[in-house]
Amino acid sequence: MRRTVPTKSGRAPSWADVTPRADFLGRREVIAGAAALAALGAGPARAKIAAQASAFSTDATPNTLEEITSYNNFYEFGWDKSDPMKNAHLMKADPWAIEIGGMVERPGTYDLADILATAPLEERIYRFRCVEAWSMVIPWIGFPLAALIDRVGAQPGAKYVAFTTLLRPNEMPGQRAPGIDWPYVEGLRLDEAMNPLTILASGLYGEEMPKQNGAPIRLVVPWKYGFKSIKSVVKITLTDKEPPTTWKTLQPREYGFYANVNPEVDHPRWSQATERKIGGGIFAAREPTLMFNGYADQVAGLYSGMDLRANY
Ligand SMILES: Nc1nc2c(c(=O)[nH]1)N[C@H]1C(S)=C(S)[C@@H](COP(=O)(O)O)O[C@H]1N2
Ligand SMILES: [Mo]
Repeated sequence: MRRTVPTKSGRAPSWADVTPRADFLGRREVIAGAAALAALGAGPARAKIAAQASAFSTDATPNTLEEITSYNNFYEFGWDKSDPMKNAHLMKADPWAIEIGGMVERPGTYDLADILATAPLEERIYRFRCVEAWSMVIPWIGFPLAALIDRVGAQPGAKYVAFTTLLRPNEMPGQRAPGIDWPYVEGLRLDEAMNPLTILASGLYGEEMPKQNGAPIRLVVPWKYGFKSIKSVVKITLTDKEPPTTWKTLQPREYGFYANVNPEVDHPRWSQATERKIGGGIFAAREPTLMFNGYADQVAGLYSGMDLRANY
């Protein structure tokens, strides 16, 4: 049976409980193994990551690794859903560091290994809903962003957190094309960033993050449209003003700063009431989209008193 909200009681499921390995490798490919996966875009072998199960995980069945790594939005590598799978190998993800600054007590450039030592890594199986009205379920590995913000210390007066993706046009062909003012930038209100559901993810399906999914570290905010979950983060800045964000700057009437999943507020060009589950096949019925993508219990309070139609 599928549940649409995260489990909050009992033992948290991990992907191994809900998806046999043969299943997530993609039924036909299991025999060919790694070679087939590489051909499918999962890429070269990636290091395993140990992670604890989390009570925030949904028990909905995750999408296959093949689906999660071959249908991507990562415009730095092109506009087609299959471009990231083909081109993301061009990005060098090691060494990696994140520059943390702005209104923080302990600014600095923190190496990836140091960042990942901030808190125990957890598996968070989250529902993921793109603003384009498709969805997946993804078994991320990561840790709460709140732990990192606590570690660097938010100064009193800090109200927002801004994130920046790697800018490296020689490795990212999409950054040599017109259309977007690179680098990709995103932001959250500080209380959204501190919510326990908000994570920095460094892996999925028990292994290091595939490059097309935002290696080596990306944001995941499961109650917001996917474009908020910025990939390959190199900079985190605390500010007292709402930071400019890529999609809002590009199309302010279509993409707001909040971008909370909301079936009652349509995109100007399409309905947000339902979604297409990736992997469901062409005959599958669309599924209803849930308020805050099914995470209302955990996050609705962040927006009490706010007009969610005006603050889309
Ligand atoms: N830097 C960067 N981050 C990004 C994007 C992007 O183009 N560049 N696309 C966003 C969008 S629109 C979506 S839906 C998700 C897709 O994440 P996935 O490919 O891991 O499913 O990444 C988001 N993060
Ligand atoms: Mo998206």
